[in-house]
Amino acid sequence: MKLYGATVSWNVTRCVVALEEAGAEYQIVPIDFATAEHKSPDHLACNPFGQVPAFQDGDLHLWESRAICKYVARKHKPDLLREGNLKESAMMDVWLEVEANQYTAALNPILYQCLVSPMFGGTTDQKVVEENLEKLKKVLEVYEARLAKHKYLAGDFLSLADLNHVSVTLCLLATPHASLFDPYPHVKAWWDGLMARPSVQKVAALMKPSA
Ligand code: GS8
Repeated sequence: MKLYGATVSWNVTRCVVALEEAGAEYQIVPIDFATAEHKSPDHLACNPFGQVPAFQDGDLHLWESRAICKYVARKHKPDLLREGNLKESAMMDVWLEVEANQYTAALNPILYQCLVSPMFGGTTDQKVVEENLEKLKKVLEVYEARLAKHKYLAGDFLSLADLNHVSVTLCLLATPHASLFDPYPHVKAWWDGLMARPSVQKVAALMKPSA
C-alpha cells in the first residue's frame, strides 16, 4: 500500500494513524507542493482533485482521507469499524461525521491561521481564530458529556471515530491553544489514552506541523 502526501498535512497523517493502528505494511510517498507535483498528471491519476492524500493498493486508487482510513480498517482491523454490530457501527458512523463536520470543521481554520499561514510568511487572523475557538468549545461540551458516560466516542470500545481525531489534535498541540482541553477532564482523559497508543506516538514523531 502506498500513501501519497507529505506528513505535514493532517489529512495525510489521519491515514497514517489508521495504517499504524491496523498494523498494515505501507510506504509514504512524499508529494512536493513546491513543484506542484500534486497537480501533475501522475498525481491527478491518483487523486483527480489534485490534493493529498492519495492512496494505492494494487490497482485500487483512493482519495479522501476518511475513505482511505475506512478501507485500511476494513482490510486489516475491521474491529475498528464494529461492522458486525448494527448499533455500534451506527454510533461509530455518527462520531465519524461529528469529527469531520463539527470538530475538524472548527479546528481547520484555527490550524490554518496558526500553523499554515505563518509557514508561508502570512499572519494569523486572530478574529478567525477566536470565532472558531468559541465554536470548538461548544463542540467540546458535547464531547465532555459523551465521554463522561463512555470511555470512547462511539461507546466503550476504541473505534476509527476516535482515531480520526488524532492528526488534527496533534496539530492543535503545536498552536498557542494547546491547553484548550484543560476545562474538559473527560476529553483530556480520552486524549491522554489515545496519546499513549504506540500508533499515535509514532505519528506524533512523524509530524512536524510547525516546522
Ligand atoms: C481534503 C484534502 C485536502 O484538503 C481529505 O482527504 O480528507 N477532504 C480531503 N488536502 C490539501 C492538503 S492540506 O491537508 C491539499 O492537497 N491541498 C492542495 C490543493 O487543494 O491544491
